[in-house]
Amino acid sequence: MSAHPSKFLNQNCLNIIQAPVALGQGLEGVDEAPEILLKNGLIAQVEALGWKVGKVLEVDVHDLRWDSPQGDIPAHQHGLNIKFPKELGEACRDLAVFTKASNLENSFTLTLGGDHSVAIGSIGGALLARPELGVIWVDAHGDFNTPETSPSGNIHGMPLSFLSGFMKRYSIPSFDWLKNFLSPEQLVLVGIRSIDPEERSLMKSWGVNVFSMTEIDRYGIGEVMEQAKKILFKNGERPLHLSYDIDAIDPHFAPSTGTKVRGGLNYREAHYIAEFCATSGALVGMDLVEINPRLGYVDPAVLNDKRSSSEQNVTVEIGLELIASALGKRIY
Ligand SMILES: [Mn+2]
Repeated sequence: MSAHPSKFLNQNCLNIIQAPVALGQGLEGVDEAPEILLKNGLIAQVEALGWKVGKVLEVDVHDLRWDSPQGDIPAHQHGLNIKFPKELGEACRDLAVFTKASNLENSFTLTLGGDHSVAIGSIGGALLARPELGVIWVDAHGDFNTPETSPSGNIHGMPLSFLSGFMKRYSIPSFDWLKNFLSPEQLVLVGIRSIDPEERSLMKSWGVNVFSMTEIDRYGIGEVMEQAKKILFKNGERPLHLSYDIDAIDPHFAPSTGTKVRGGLNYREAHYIAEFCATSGALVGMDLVEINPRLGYVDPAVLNDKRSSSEQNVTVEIGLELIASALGKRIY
């Protein structure tokens, strides 16, 4: 089996970046996913597909603490509903240094979250190297909230309002390293089924392309991805980044995640998206986020058994499989 090199990469070289960040949401455990994915054979799996693993890097998160003071909002904006902006802005800035460098050397960039706030760093950094980047955002949620629309203040529900430049109006200093932003023709959302009311108005006014579960039901995932590609390649092919939130998948198949919504992608639909990105010949990076190995039912009888079917193991396994599909694994 050989890798599917993208025309925007000059080799089958891949860098892995661990981003064990949990402060973008409220549940501990999501920060443990990168290590668990690596422990469960990620590198061997990637190499078996023909990729050479270059660097394995880790964002330093020792300053990220749940009891951190939540400062860094300019005084006249106190009252905005946003948690840990300073801590997450700095972690994303450090992550962006890695993803920018990896994109500049034309290696594939694989970022392991952590919660979805890390995409501000991975994509924000990739955009510094490739301003024309196209993004396929696979998610149950819109991820377009702002400090004014967010019910929770959790940044993992806001990454797209940062990456689209909408956040600039709040001038949050710890995110001032973000320089290049996505325009509507650079972004498609797939698998969406939960959007907050004000978030919806914001998304409509910005003009984001949304393929919700309704479109997947109506047209099938194959046609949805063709339409997504048409939008992203409207003015010629561009390098693509796949940002995969595991909560896009129906909780039946990927139960260990923090913000579950029923009615999601089934097992094959989840894979087809990753396979489609691989065969596009344009994929240069991927995020896999929101696997929380501490959530879910563990059968005590199979605890610590690699072959067990505990919810954690099932979710980690589907995460590893999605990475393989995005990196060129084929059924036939
Ligand atoms: Mn998300």
